[in-house]
Amino acid sequence: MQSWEINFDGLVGPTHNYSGLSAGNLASMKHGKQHSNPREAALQGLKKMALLHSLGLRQAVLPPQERPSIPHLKRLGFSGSDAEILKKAHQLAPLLLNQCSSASCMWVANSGTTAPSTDSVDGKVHFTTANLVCKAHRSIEADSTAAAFRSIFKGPLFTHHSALPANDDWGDEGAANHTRLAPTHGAPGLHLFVYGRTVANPKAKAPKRFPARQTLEASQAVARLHGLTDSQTVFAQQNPQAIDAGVFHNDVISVGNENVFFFHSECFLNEKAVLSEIQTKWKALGDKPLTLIRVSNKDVPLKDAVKSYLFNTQLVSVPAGGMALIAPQECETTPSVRRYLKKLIQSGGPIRKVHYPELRQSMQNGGGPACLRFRVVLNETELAQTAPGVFIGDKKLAVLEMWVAKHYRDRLAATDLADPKLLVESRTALDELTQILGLGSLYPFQRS
Ligand code: SUG
Repeated sequence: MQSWEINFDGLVGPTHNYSGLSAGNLASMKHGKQHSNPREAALQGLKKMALLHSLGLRQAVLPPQERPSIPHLKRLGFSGSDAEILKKAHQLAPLLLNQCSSASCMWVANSGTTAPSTDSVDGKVHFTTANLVCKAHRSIEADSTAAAFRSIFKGPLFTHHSALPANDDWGDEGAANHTRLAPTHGAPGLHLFVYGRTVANPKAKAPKRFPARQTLEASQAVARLHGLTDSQTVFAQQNPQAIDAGVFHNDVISVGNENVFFFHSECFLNEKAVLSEIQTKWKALGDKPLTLIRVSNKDVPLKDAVKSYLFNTQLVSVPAGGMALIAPQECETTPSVRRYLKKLIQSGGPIRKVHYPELRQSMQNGGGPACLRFRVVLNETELAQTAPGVFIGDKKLAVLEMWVAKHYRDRLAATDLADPKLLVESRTALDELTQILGLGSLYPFQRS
């Protein structure tokens, strides 16, 4: 049976703003309090989806969440009408209002982790929602993410696991710290889980400056839930120095696709041991060779890799042949990276082309092409059971572009988040979106 990898991109929500909420994420720290342009951000995201669609890849969309989140503001003790809640939160706890208003769910690489039916113990597609406990503004995503997964992947072919219990010891940031390598998307694969720290061994090395968001214990729990065995998994510790240099998720320093793993030499704490384990376990998957593309500090200094998001590229198999990188434009403007990519394409290896969509609005909050997508491998039968309205074609793209133009502001400051009109605009837009995507009543405000 044929299988595909489908990129589900997070649609940027109407409250996209820069609040400087993510310590350890250099771009978010740098751009906090600047004005954003939600309309441009959403259109840039749609253009990236259009690019993948034009390359012949299957593309789908995940809806944004309700923001500002009135349900969370209520849980945090605010009461009254929606307008009163916003006003009081703005006056008494402005940071809390920012946290409850972030459009961060657009970075769906952090929405959860999935295992395809070829790999899981019971032959079902598994999903575990990420708890994102490390950052308050992201920890409020889990319940709505789970609801979206359940409404899109419905029925007996899919198994949904709740987010891990919300504690730092089980900090889980989803697919941003998980890479599946396989001879082809549809063949059984190897799951590489990368973590920043381990709770069980307090003496183990850990970053000193910035938080390690993912724990080994969380990665192991997700692998257990998905029924993955020892021979199907590799657990590797991220280099703590890289986290301290701004690599807050592993997808800022490596990316894999089918039989290619593209990574920076500063990626892992024990590089040699990790690569050797990957190679050994890969052999059990058949004869197809695994290609490791290692980028040294000499070719691309870690600082440039973080600034340009070279490894937050999407590495995709193009139906016309070969692989392509979907890279942010910052890769073109960073000299060492531009030079490296030119050499890479000329080398005659599996990566034949680089595309540079503009994603500045998302990039300024630390979200590159790979952050904006959640990869799901589905076979024909599973695809037929997936909500059809979320798939992207030319017509749907045009409708979504019009929808953005109609509802989104082109300028937003953090102080605008208390504007009750923004909440109404946002809800009106989301209400219409559920109709466009055929998702029924997904949002709490639609049900109350
Ligand atoms: O969690 N930025 C996100 C970026 C997530 C990128 N995702 C991956 N690497 N997969 C984060 O740090 C910034 C929000 C603000 O500052 O307003 C933010 O949440």
